Amino acid sequence: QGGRRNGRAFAHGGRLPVTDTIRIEGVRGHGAHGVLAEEKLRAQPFVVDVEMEVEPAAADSIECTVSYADVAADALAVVEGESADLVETLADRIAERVLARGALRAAVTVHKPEAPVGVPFSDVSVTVRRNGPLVDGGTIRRAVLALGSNLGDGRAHLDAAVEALGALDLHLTAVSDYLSTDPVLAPGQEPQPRYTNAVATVTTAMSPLALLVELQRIEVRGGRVRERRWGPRTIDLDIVDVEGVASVNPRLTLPHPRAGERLFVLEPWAQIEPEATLDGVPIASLIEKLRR
Ligand code: A4P
Ligand code: MG
Repeated sequence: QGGRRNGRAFAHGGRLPVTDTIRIEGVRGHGAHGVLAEEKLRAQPFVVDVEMEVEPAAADSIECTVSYADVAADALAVVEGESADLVETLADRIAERVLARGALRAAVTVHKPEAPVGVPFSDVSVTVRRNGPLVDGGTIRRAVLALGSNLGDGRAHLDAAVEALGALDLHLTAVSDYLSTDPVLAPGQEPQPRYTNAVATVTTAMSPLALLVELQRIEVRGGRVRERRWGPRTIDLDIVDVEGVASVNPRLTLPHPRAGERLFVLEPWAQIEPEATLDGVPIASLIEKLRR
């Protein structure tokens, strides 16, 4: 329960880390949308409000967030673009673009103040809410997890992590053998102890981001201290792949951007899923290339 203080629980998807909300309101344009033939011939005003949840910006740079100017331009392009019958369709098209820009979730309201309603009225609007792939839960999906430890008793740390995984809202499908591997270091990095690595496959209805939050909680409970990137660690739990999800978000990049170059991930994975693919490439062929 304690963890809920640091994140919001939401339906099916598990815990969502703290997010920021960006809102832009009253983006105006003219578009030829509506069910009536005359609405497709003569453009009328539409007004768009967008509310999006984003990762808190890691630095004071526009690269670290979603620009409301880009979102406003997207909304205007949709309003001025291809004709739609329904306001819902416009809102949905705008939400898709907002999510494609990296927002975790979006709520888009489209107003049609001059809609042909037939009686006096002040405004009509539709709001759609969409989850981006990282926060979308409720569908049971396969995920591949990589476990690593090179401080203390590696096998004991992996045992404890596997047990902790078993307590989450997931089904542990398979766990590979524990392999002893040479540390892969950054150029110039000082030597480190050997690693114990394994891969586990699971099925879960948690959203990918909620799963990451749970894995980080297990890392913390396992005594993980993060002194520097690629530093030695008691336990590291990475998400290698989640079925059907691709993400370039730095908080959770999927598939894991370095998995395809790492025998300490691919070899234990191939042990439990010899036919698996990563980004469409059979892992068996990745392994063959790396062993050469
Ligand atoms: N993050 C983004 N995408 C993911 C993902 N798919 N899974 C973010 C997990 N985390 C992801 O991770 C840093 C940040 O990556 C997190 O905040 C998360 O939001 P971290 O675990 O805190 O730091 P790290 O592990 O030091 O960094 P990184 O870049 O994940 O390192 P790697 O790539 O995991 O490499 N050699 C052997 N033989 N065996 C190993 O297990 N591991 C590493 C670490 C280096 N050399 C190794 C091994
Ligand atoms: Mg990691």
